[in-house]
Amino acid sequence: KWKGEGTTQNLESIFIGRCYDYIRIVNPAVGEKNCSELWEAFRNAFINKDPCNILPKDYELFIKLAFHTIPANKSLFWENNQLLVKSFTSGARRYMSLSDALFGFVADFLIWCGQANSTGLDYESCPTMEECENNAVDSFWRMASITYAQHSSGVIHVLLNGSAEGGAYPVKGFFADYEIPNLQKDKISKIVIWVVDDIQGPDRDSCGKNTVKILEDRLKALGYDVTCTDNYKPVLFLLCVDYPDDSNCILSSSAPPAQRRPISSD
Ligand code: ENP
Repeated sequence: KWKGEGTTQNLESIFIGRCYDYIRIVNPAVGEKNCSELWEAFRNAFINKDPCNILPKDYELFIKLAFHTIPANKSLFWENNQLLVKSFTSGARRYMSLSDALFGFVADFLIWCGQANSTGLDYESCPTMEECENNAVDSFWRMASITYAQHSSGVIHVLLNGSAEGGAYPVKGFFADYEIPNLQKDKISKIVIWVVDDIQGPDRDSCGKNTVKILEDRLKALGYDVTCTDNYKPVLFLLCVDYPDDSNCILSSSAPPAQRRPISSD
């Protein structure tokens, strides 16, 4: 009956399995967590309720149980480049985006919703954002985003896609609406923005231009020390894995030309 896809099959097993994977393998530094209790708290936020009337605060207990600190200087906010972020953070080894924290990790890529007057999940369909804002998935990410932003500290990183249609910084979106307003200014030393274009993609947005300028101005007006870099090399090189022959991906050698000639057979 809804327009969106239904609950991911095996949601409970995936959720609980991810929770154990996280606390045992991915990031044991978070300490002991009760994964079944986490699942119950998560499920109780949205079952047996009108699927269009789930609020961020319904996930409060889940967040409280799953919470752990976000290491200083490791926060990474992003828009329009989820898969790139996944490889760049390297499962919390390099940076810790929200989906590398336990409270985002368990839900990443999943869909879920319940139904009024039933304790079952709806595997047929779930409401989209257009059908209702207060759906189970969006309210979850709002609560998780708010928590993540409130606990981010030190140098904050923001990875944006300069080829995104409509601009690298969506002026309405999780980052703009739920994360920026919840950053704790006194804990933040600086905000580093990286705008990376898709290789062979259009250059729609860059530092100091269009929506990135709007973002820089907004953060400066809030009193942050802001820097912005276009096509930050470490991220660009990660994209180059799929485009080894593109001109943006060829490393210029510092060796003298004689040493760069192909080896001849004579
Ligand atoms: P999209 O639209 O590119 O990607 C949404 C996908 O990312 C969904 O599969 C969602 O899982 C997963 N996801 C991971 N982290 C978040 C998240 N954090 N979030 C919403 N979805 C997330 O991403 P968005 O909507 O623009 O969100 C990007 C935001 O995430 C940025 O603000 C960044 O700083 C933040 P699922 O379970 O919904 O399928 C917050 C909101 O980390």
